[in-house]
Amino acid sequence: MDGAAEEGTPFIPAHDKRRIAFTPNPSGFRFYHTHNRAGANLAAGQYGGEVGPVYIEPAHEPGRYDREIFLVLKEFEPAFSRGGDMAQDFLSPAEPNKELKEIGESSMKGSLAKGMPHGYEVGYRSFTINGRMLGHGEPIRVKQGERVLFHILNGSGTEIRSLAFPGHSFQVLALDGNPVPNPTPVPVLWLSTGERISAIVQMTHPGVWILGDLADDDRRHGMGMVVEYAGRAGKAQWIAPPAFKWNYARFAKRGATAPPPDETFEMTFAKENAAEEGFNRWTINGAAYPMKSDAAPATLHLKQGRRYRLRLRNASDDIHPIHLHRHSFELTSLAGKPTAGIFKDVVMVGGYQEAEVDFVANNPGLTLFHCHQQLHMDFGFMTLFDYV
Ligand SMILES: [Cu+2]
Repeated sequence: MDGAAEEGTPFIPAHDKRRIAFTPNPSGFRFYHTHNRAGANLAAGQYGGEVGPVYIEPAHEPGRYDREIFLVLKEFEPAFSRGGDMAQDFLSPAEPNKELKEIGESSMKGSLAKGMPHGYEVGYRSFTINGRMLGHGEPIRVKQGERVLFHILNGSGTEIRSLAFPGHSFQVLALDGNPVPNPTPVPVLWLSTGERISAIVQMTHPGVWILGDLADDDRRHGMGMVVEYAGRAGKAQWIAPPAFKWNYARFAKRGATAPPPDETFEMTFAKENAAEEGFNRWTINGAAYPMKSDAAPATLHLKQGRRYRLRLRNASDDIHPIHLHRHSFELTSLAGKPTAGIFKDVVMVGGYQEAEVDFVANNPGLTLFHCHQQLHMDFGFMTLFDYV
């Protein structure tokens, strides 16, 4: 469905409207949002509120749960800062690639040696779930023994979020709306910008709890929600979960290998520190997407029906939520470790790490590929594929 302007869908002009018709496909938990470039304007793009969940019911839904609850995680009141404090150490596997690390560190060193400050980052004052800060609005009211299916969307413009629920675990059924082969329970969820998780929580631990972000500061500024069991009252409790690393492969098909691709494309991501009026400029294979025009030529050319592998090489120390429009991809390698059976449309690639994703070219048309971090995509981290 993704119809960004770069793919030929015109923007909805201010004070205007547009009617679109489409057959929803594939089923599962999807995401609608503005694709406008915000640049330095923190009131535009995904810094605002134009994001929300879309759920496409599957044709056959066994309904093995008692209730379904949608949660949208979203920050407000953004401001620029120099350097950030985003968690970087929660991903597994965590081994950095030496070559990528050398590229990234020497580029950063060169920039700082020339007296450049660190490029701008974005921070927030208010944090919300479904538009309310922790402690405001109604709690989620549950009964002991209930099975609650949560559909969680990270609607942030720029932030990676975590979520824990003291005394409970999340049985992850689907990632980005696609069922996983191994729906295993985990104590913590991690979602980058644009990622979605569907997970069942069995209500087995009566009390009044805070379902919230692991980052104390963000949770205290609103990133949480109270869950109240029937017959329980009092102040909501937060208990930090035990240390836990997030690894997509935990939900993968054991012992399976992905089929070989017809062709592999290598894509190296690099940061030019503070190079664009104080903002970091981002490049894919050395080229930044033009910031002042809507039309750029496609860099990768696809043939319908072929299976492509994208080797995503992150030569920066940031985690990037890499997103491909109009297709789902299969995770086939994470930091050098092969995996199979997980289909997503956003994948976090850790600092100085490599990941490989495969997709079948099954949806002809211009297709945008970009980092879902607004500040990154707005400053170059984007490219177009076309079908030939
Ligand atoms: Cu990015």
